[in-house]
Order: sequence, then C-alpha cells, then structure tokens
Amino acid sequence: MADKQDTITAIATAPGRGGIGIIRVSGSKSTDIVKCLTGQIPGARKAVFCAFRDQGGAIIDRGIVLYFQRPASFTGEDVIELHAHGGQVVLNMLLKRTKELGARQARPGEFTERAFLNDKLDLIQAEAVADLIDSVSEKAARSAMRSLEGEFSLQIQHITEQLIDIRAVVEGALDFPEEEIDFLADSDVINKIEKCLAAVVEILARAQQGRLLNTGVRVVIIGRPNVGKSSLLNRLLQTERAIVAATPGTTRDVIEDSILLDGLLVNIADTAGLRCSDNPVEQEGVRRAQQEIQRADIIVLVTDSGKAQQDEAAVLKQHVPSGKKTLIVHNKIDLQGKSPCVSAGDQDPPAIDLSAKTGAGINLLKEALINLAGLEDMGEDVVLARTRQIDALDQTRLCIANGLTAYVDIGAAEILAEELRNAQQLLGGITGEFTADDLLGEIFSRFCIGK
Ligand SMILES: Nc1nc2c(ncn2[C@@H]2O[C@H](COP(=O)(O)OP(=O)(O)O)[C@@H](O)[C@H]2O)c(=O)[nH]1
Ligand SMILES: [Mg+2]
Repeated sequence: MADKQDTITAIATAPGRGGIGIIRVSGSKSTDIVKCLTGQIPGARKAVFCAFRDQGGAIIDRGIVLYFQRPASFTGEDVIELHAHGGQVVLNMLLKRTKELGARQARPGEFTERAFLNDKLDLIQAEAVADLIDSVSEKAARSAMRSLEGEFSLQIQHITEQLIDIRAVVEGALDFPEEEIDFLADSDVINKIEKCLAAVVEILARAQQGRLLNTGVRVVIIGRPNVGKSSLLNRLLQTERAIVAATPGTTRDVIEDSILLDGLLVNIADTAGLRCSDNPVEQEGVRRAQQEIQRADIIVLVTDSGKAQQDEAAVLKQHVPSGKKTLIVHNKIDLQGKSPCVSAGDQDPPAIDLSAKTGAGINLLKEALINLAGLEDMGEDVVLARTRQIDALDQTRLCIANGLTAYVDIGAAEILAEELRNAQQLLGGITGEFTADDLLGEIFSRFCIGK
C-alpha cells in the first residue's frame, strides 16, 4: 500500500499537444514544492496566475496554480495543480522540477488509491473513476457517473444494513436455544430475509446491465466460404474493412473492429470460411476462426439463403460449443427477391433473412444482437459495474438463499447465521471495506497515470 508520507507527482492530462496541461502533486511536501516553484503558497482553492521557475530562477512557463488544502481535496492530502501550456516538453520540465523538489513519480491510479485509503471514496466509486474515463458511450459514462456519485454504494449499504439487522436477531436467538424457534418466528425473520434477497437480485440486475455497458460484447461471424461474412462485417461497420471477393477462401486473418449499438460496445470479428482445405494458410485461418469462436459472447452463423440450409446444424455441431449464444443469418435475399424477416424457433437459434449487399434487414440483425447480448432499457437505473462486483453480488445472493433454505427446510439457524455472515463479508469486499491488499493493488494499477 502507498506510503502515506511521500509526495507523488504526475502529468494528469493526456499525452500530446493541448492548450493546457496539468501536473498534479499530492502529499505533505506539496506546499513546499509550490513555494519553491512559484515563490508563494496560494490561498486554498484560489486560481493564482504565476511563473513556474526552475532551480536557477529561470521561467519554465507561466500558468495557473491551484492549492487544495487537506482534507478537502481529491486524495484527502495537500494537492497542488499546475496548469501550464499543454506541450510535452514543458510539462516534462515541470514534472522534473517537482521531482527535484522531493516528489516521486506517481504509479497509475495512485491518486485515486490515496483517495480510497483516506476514505474519500469507497472501492466502487474508485473503480467508477477509471470506468468513467474509459467509457465508450454516453450511456456507459452516465452509468459510471451514477456509480461514482455513490448510487451503487448506497444500495450495497442498504442491503448491508438489512443484513446486520437480521443477523442481530438470528444470532441473538442462537444464544437462547430453548426459545430459538419461537423467537425467530415472532421476529418475522423469514420475511426480512426474503426482502433482503429481493434487493440483492434487483441490484444484481442493474449491475449486470452496467457491466455489459462497461465491457461490451464480442461477436464472431462464422460460416462456409463465400456466404457473405466479410460483406456482413463491412455492412455492420459501414466501411470496406474486409476484402470481399467472389473467390472462396479470401479471408484468412481474423478481421475485427467495433461499433456502438444503443450505447453497447460490440466488437465484431470476421473469420475465414469454415471448410477443409489443403492450403496451410487457409488451415491456419480456420484454426484462428475456431479460437475466436471460443472467445465469443455471440456467434453469428452466416449462410447463403439461396442454398439448402441443412448444413447449418452441421456447422453448429462441429464448431460451436453448445450453450453459446448464436444467431443465424440467411444472407443474399436480394438474389431471391425475398423480404427481410426474423424467425424465432423454440429451440433453434433465431434466424434473420437479410442482404449484406443491399443492407436490407441489417437493423433486424442489430436488434437481435442487442437482445441476445441482454441489454435492456433500464433507463436511469443502471449502475456501472465490473465482473468482480457482479461475482460478489451473485455469491451474496447464493449465501442468503442457502441460509434461508437451510432454516426453512431443517430449521438450521446456525447455518443461516453463518451464511448471513458470509454475505455481509462479500458485500464488504465490493465496497472495499474488507478487500485484500493485493487485489487493491491490482485494481489501481489498471488506472491511467495521473489519476
Ligand atoms: N447478391 C449478393 N451478393 C452478396 C451478398 N453478400 C455477399 N455477396 C457476394 O458474395 C461473394 C462473397 O462475399 P464475401 O463477403 O467475400 O464472403 P465470405 O467469403 O463469406 O467473406 C462476393 O462476391 C460478394 O459480393 C448479398 O447479400 N447479396
Ligand atoms: Mg471473407
């Protein structure tokens, strides 16, 4: 964990040229550093225009300095921001100067880590900072902001409070074994646990939507050679990304790019046509296609609508693991003069008749992809979340459900108490109340520098 004594520094703005570039310094030496650099300690939260000077007194740049006095700062420590001209050389000269004056280079995410360690943010909020910066769509950014504002944390807190309340009753009852059953029945404990469980399920659903917005989905287009896979990729991306040719076996490398569908990041990969070939390059292409299938969230199997469809089942059986979300596209309907449509069988994957060439039916495919990905219109309720948080919420749900079953079925109040304790522990891991140091290190190391 961070040594709270030392002072850290970093360029907080993105690399490249810009009107303004910002250096951020946090720690106990901040005020000494700003005094040496500018000849003064500015009043807290006042923008002061001044010269930034090097060791010999020469002016490196002129700009604005801001001082956030602890504890009213992002990190909870004394923070200085130097707003200089946004050139890499100038910023590096200033950065070097702050280091000469006693700061050390901040690790990625170290400012946010300090904010977390100084209780300015909980872990959900700290992670939301990174997710807001990395968000790929407005929807994702708004959800990240809701998490950063503490909506997600508040919901976890509510559930934790309910759990504490229930645990007090259950553990109290365990202390008086003779009256245990009556006591628990009187206290309406089952009803309370069911309510708590429902709350976990609800927040889990919102968080799952948030994770979807956070990570996006991987779609892989597969099928026999020449059915129009590359044409479909190009149509979805609205660019001529992959080479389309009448010659079968044109695509060998996996070609991928991404689009946004309803705020959802969809990464689409086009692959080599699945067939037996003597050509080693094509064989490698097929091998890579198979690899992509394993990694995919959704498979789009393309077939030629003019040809008999029996082959579909064979391709799915041979190449697609059962249980993988799959859509079938019957392509080239323009050649048959058919209209685009969706057919949803009870057991078979949904099939969409479309034309990659004319674009007819592409919107049906996009809708089907959004549905299959599981994106719902939850409006303002989505909170951005990560797999770590979803897993913990899901385990929390399981613990509470197991405890409830054990109590209802066999009256095992000890098991109930144990499971409720585990559930509370899991929730504490989400907010960072009980989170192992190495996990914290890993979480923060994925941040960008200066954040
Ligand atoms: N008429 C028609 N031709 C198509 C359509 N999609 C692809 N093609 C043609 O089919 C051939 C193979 O297309 P391509 O996208 O390279 O197929 P891939 O081998 O599956 O990637 C090319 O000549 C395309 O122009 C379509 O919807 N309608
Ligand atoms: Mg191709």
